[in-house]
Amino acid sequence: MLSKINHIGIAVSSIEEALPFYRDSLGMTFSGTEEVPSQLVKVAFLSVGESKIELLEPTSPDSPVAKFLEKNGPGVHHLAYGVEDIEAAIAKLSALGTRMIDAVPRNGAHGARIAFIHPKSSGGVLTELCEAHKDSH
Ligand code: CMX
Repeated sequence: MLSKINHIGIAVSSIEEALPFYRDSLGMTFSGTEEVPSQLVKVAFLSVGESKIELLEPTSPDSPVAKFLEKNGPGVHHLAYGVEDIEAAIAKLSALGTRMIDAVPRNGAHGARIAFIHPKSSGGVLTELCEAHKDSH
């Protein structure tokens, strides 16, 4: 069902402040920022070989990332797996009793369709399913 680890999401208060460490100190390739209105976040993507890191900055106090930062401070927020068919993955997990936050896919960054599994159903790790847009990887 899963094709690869698509990205690791890291919550930050400010992309501008966090970026120099990832881009300049660690030397990751920075590919720009994007606002994701459906998730109330601004994201920055950085790549390391085939792997990606997503920095997440809340755009509203109602953002799930704002709540996470308030409770935990900055740090690893979620793990995202690539799937070929997100509806099929959601249907399979739901049938197995997995608690989905999103029973219907939402629009994520880069035109991907995404759905989250509740951390209470995935061993405390907020888990994202990510069906990449057909023109991106
Ligand atoms: N990782 C692991 N556990 C988490 C978590 C996270 N990122 N965020 C919350 N939790 C845990 C909390 O610690 C809490 O556990 P306890 O009850 O044991 O204390 C429980 O989940 C409930 O958390 P909460 O703080 O009360 O927060 P909410 O219930 O309001 O929301 C969640 C939690 C996961 C349902 C919500 O954050 C959500 O819907 N997330 C999915 C969407 C999202 O995170 N979007 C941002 C990224 C978007 C993108 O990548 O494009």
